[in-house]
Amino acid sequence: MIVSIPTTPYENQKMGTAGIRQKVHVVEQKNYLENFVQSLFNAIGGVKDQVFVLGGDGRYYNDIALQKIIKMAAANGMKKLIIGQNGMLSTPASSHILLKNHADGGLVLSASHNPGGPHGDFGIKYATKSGGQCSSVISARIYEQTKMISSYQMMQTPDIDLSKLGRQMLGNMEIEVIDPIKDYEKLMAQIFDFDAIKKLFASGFRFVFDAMNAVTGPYAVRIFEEVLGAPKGSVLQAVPMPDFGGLHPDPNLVYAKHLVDLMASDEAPDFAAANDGDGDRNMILGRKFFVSPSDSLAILTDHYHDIPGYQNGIFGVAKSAATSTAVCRVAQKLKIDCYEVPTGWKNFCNLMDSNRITFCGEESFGTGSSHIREKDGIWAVLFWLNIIAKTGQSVEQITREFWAKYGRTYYLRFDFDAIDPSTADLLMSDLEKKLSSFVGQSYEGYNVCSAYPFIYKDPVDGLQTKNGLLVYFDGGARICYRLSGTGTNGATLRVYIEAYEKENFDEDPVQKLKTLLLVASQLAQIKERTGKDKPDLTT
Ligand code: VG1
Ligand code: CO
Repeated sequence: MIVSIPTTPYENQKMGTAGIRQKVHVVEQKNYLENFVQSLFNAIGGVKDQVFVLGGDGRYYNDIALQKIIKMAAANGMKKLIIGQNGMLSTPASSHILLKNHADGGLVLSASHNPGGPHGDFGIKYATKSGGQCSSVISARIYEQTKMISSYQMMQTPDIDLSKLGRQMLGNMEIEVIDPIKDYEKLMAQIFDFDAIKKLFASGFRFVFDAMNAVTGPYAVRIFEEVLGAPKGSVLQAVPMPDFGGLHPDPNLVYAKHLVDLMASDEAPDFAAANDGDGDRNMILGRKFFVSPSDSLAILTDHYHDIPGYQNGIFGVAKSAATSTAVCRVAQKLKIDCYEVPTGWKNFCNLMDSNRITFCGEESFGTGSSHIREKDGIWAVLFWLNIIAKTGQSVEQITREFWAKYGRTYYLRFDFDAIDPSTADLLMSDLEKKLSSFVGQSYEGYNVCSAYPFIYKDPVDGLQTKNGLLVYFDGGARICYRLSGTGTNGATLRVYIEAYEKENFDEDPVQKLKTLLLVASQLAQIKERTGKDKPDLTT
């Protein structure tokens, strides 16, 4: 039976990019999730006769949210829901299944790299039929709906069993529970040289992959261990847990420190990688060696010809404005376009759809290609393995060869967390007003050659986005300031700093960028305004 349940709007239904990302206790409030889902359905003109893909990273509250969404989809006249077994789908696999089935939309239940559990975060990311997250125009429309919602539609029915593969009906809606891995694995086998990677593992190459107790565990066990022959146990923390075992499933030097420590020890294997909660981020480590994500994008681009799936050539590349300029130098050499877009993967999608780019990446441990419309953690790991198999070189050798060819871009991101949102907004708007006055001035020996707010006009839909403030110095150094759009605890100011070196490759990045951090702090008056004399997090 379908019932219409009266509800009232929440005053603060904060919308993250392309969905919601909130503390679990917020989402657990009566009708909160229902309000969002019905608002989404209303904002896109209803979902009658549509096909959607549904799944998540298995975090706390996923089970409850899945059942609510299924019952609401059926009540709203949806034709079919394709759901990963036990409600599991990584973000990249979801994008692939959406595209492969020509579905109308997709919902990924995840707060990505944010912690899970009852005291952690929960989220919903909405993808359109393009396979990528919806635009800010649609997000705004959904948000408008959340402010005026008065009722939602729900099917009154017992919970659906999502453990068995196959089809079932719920009223007039078909539910197909699918193997969440099979199609994704096939896609990877089409792109990469699996035989070469099998040989690499068979030769005794030592590899670990840390799934951080999140969604990629089963994907990694299947692909790396069962298909490619990495020894059993190569995948660490392989079983998804609702609270990620208490981990912060963000694969970086801070939250995956256990892996960094392993790779710094004498027992280090040849290669290590980690993914985030929903499987779209990646970190790459060699023995006693870390590859910065900005370098990783540049190195993969430089090695595109080693990968069967890109043998016919690539279109351009793109990076977020906050990401280092390393990939731009590769693009110049390859004579392909290099686009700079605002932070957020959705900004790459039109460029991929229009064949302007093949590869893209963000400094926040995100790399991907036009095989889907999300960043892809396992894809990045396979890409590295394929290069290693092809060249016979180690992670460090590949990276050093890259630096020798293009120079090294020292790069770090500094986060100032939990700032009062109005303080953060004022800091940014005041800084923006002062930008032009910096030009021609010298700070601690660094001369500013230009400074401006980053404004992007999408070449396909013409949408204009302002995201971040940029300060350039003579010699290629650069500072980028922006506020996080995904935090759930006050505002986070992110300061991204890079410096370019043609031949000096062995400095410690923290030392190398120390003075520029001081300059960044002075220009934005970070200490005076926030009380913080050092960043909370450096990655
Ligand atoms: C952060 C990253 C950004 C990434 C976004 C979503 O956003 O900086 O590069 O696209 O998270 O990542 P922000 O606004 O907090 O800086 V996730 O792995 O949702 O998939
Ligand atoms: Co993610």
